[in-house]
Amino acid sequence: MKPCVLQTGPLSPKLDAEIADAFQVHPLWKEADAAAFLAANGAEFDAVATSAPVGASTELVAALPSLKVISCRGVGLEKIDLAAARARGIQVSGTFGVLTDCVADLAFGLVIDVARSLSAADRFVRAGHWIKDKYPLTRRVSGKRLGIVGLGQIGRAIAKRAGGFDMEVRYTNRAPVEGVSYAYEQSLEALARWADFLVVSVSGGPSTHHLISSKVLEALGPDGFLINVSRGTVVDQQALVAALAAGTIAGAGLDVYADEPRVPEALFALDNVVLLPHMASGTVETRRDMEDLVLANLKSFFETGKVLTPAI
Ligand code: 8YV
Repeated sequence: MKPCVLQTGPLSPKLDAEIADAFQVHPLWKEADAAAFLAANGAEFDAVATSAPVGASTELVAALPSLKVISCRGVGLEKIDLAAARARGIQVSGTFGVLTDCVADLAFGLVIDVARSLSAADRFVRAGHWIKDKYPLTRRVSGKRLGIVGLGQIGRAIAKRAGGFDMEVRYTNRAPVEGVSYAYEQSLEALARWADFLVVSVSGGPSTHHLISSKVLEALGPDGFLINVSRGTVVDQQALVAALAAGTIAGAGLDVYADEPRVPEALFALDNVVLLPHMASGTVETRRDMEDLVLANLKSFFETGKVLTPAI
């Protein structure tokens, strides 16, 4: 008898098929009344397969009394009720490790793009402006100061890339990280004052909500750039829009937003911000690896009792 997996939403045709082949799977998103379906059938499910944007809410976890494991595609697990899972001994896995390089690569792409104005310059040429105007000078990246907010796997990968650009790195974190050579700064505002580029790579959720406040943006200052590859909720987005429009900061490179896929239209006309559609892990290679790991976590749990890449 194959274990029963509740899938919260479509993941990809390949992964959907693989899960259906390996397990008894039910596509919750196809239920017209999901709550009624769960009330009637929730006890059947041993596992949940989900993704970071969808998660596994408190209500969903509570509706599954037989739940033993949640396998998530993604690393930002703030939409999964980890406390409830921990209290019930439910294992939770994320796709840790396999997306680190692509997210760090994209973070550095945003550093270079926003400092050297690459996207805006491309628009300048395509609009025919180069025929009559020179493009304005931009800002150097190499040798500048990089402040990292959150020195987890992704933060450390970003710091590693900074070495290639001869950048000095400092970081802030819930606590100093053992075994790293970068200087620890307990104060986020002090780090922002020091940094030329402030790169945000913390987890989302209530503990980091609006961590990047108007005061932090003021500390970053008119020569400073903000890069966000974490979660939109980590930044006070209203304050960021105002800071970009007023020149309180020099610019920003954003891959995440407070209310995706909606992006403040006030940003669309600004050339000092680069707007990406939450694509940091969105490469062919990384998504394949992430999806393979979602399946491998489920299989590992039912074969050995343990997931491969636990979140708790
Ligand atoms: C994707 C992410 O949104 O890993 C995360 O937490 O935000 C991104 O990689 C997610 O992986 C899609 O499932």
